[in-house]
Amino acid sequence: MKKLSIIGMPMDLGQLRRGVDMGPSAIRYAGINERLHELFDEIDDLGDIEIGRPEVSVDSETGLRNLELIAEKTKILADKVDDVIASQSFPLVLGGDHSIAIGTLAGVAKHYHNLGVIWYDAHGDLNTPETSPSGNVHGMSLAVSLGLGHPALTTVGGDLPKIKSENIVIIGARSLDEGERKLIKDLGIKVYTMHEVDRLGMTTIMEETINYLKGRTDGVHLSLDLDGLDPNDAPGVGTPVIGGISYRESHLAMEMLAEANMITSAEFVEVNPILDEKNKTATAAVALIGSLFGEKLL
Ligand code: 6HN
Ligand code: MN
Ligand code: MN
Ligand code: MN
Repeated sequence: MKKLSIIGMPMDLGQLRRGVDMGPSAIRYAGINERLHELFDEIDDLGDIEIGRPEVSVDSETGLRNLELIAEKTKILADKVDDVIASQSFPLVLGGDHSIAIGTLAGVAKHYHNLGVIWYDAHGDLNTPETSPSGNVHGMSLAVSLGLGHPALTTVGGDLPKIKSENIVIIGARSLDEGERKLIKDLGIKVYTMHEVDRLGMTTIMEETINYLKGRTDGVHLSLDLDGLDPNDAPGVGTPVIGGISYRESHLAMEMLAEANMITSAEFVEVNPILDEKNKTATAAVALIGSLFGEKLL
């Protein structure tokens, strides 16, 4: 029996642009249920995690915005994701800004000793409070999951790191801060920048990614930031970077992951309908989710 659980995480506390809290609504509006209902025996939409409209707070020591709130809300998400997996269902989390990954990964990691992560993103999200140029937690979530960063965040869902650096593959990177580049080199994280996307093509990148993760992981989480796509194809994002992965290449990537049958959890983040053109970005997200779960053209 193939079960899917959809969790909305309308959190915008990890960055400054309003509207990304409406991402889950925009993705539902774009028809996610209709798109997926034939691909699963059961789809359970668990609704949205309550975020409310809290006052912006700035941590006096580090300058990080909304630190405690992000920790509190991602902990709730981690528990929900944990429960979904325990009930033999596939967790699909809809963001929200990318800081939500702190919670998703904390929940997923409870079930895998060697969790793989595909981080599909224009950015590395590998900043720490020391290296962050913005103080925005959405640029830190992958580092946090590695156990690097503010303890309020790295201890969400348990004190230990949630993932290992050798189990990560970043795809689509084209905007990396200095500290992130250093961390990537120091830890030897596998990264396919846009240079490799141009040079090797998406087919090779996905073949390599799948082979790389297959041998070393017991589950693979897909964290897809819509800004990994080119802003022409996904304009509704808070931190767009030109020269990204095309809509077609992204479809191919999802189809190859479906064929490999290796993804065990997923999240689609950074959809901001306020910045979008006619819900284009949420519509792209839904189409990619369809391909990820094995939708066929014929
Ligand atoms: N995202 N590297 C920049 C920062 O502020 O740390 C941008 C982060 C973007 C984060 O898109 O999920
Ligand atoms: Mn539990
Ligand atoms: Mn991101
Ligand atoms: Mn990004």
